[in-house]
Amino acid sequence: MTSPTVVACADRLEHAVRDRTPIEKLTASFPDLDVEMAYQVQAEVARRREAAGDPVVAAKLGLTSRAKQAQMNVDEPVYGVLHASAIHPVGEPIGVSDFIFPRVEPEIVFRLGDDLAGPGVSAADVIAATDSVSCGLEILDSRFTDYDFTAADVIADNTSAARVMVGPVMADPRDLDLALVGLLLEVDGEQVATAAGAATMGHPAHAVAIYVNFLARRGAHLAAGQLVFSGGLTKAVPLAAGSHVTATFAHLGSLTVTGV
Ligand code: OOG
Ligand code: MG
Repeated sequence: MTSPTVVACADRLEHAVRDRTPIEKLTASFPDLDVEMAYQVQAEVARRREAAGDPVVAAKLGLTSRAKQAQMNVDEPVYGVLHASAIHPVGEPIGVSDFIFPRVEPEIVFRLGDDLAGPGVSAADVIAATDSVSCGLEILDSRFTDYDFTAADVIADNTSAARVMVGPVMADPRDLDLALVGLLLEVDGEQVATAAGAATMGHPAHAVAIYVNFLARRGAHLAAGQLVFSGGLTKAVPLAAGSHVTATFAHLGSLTVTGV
């Protein structure tokens, strides 16, 4: 049976998304909410969405770079899921009033050709199971007041998942050293950050391998055809109405999101 705390936390998060209104951190009212229980909250909300006809189509890694860990003051990776409704068409603006605190971050996205199951998965195994890699933008939205949370809060909140965009270029990860793929992040034509793939745990495929081994400890794995967002390479920047955020990657092309 799902615990009353898990149900209560899932209810609060669902209301926050629906009402586009921030809520107090869950750990403020439920001090016993730990990382383990937080993953149960995340799973409960995901189950409800799937039951409403919105399947999980992708996985996301969060807080895999120092830039992101420093920005959010949480020093461990966190993992979430992306539902079909989160995939946003490239070129279509994002209505910022649909969200509470929309932010944008650049990521490298893996498209799996084979199932990937741990334990003992390495970065080389991840590359071998990958069909192609693309650039991506994630549009985050925290449901917590002041965009402030602990690890348990943000895990319960499905790692601030809101929308994602995937670039049209599909590169073969065997042809590239993803650690050395550079990227430039611009807001309204002004450079705001630069990074390379190595920002996520030395290599994006290494970050994914750690995730797959984490899933194995929970009896889960990634399935062929899934997309995997490997985590923000730079700090996330706010998305304001009328502004354009562009990420330009070596080899993987570029993506722009426009706030309206
Ligand atoms: C938490 C989600 C972090 C990433 O790629 O680091 C994340 C947040 O910053 O709101 O998706
Ligand atoms: Mg992210």
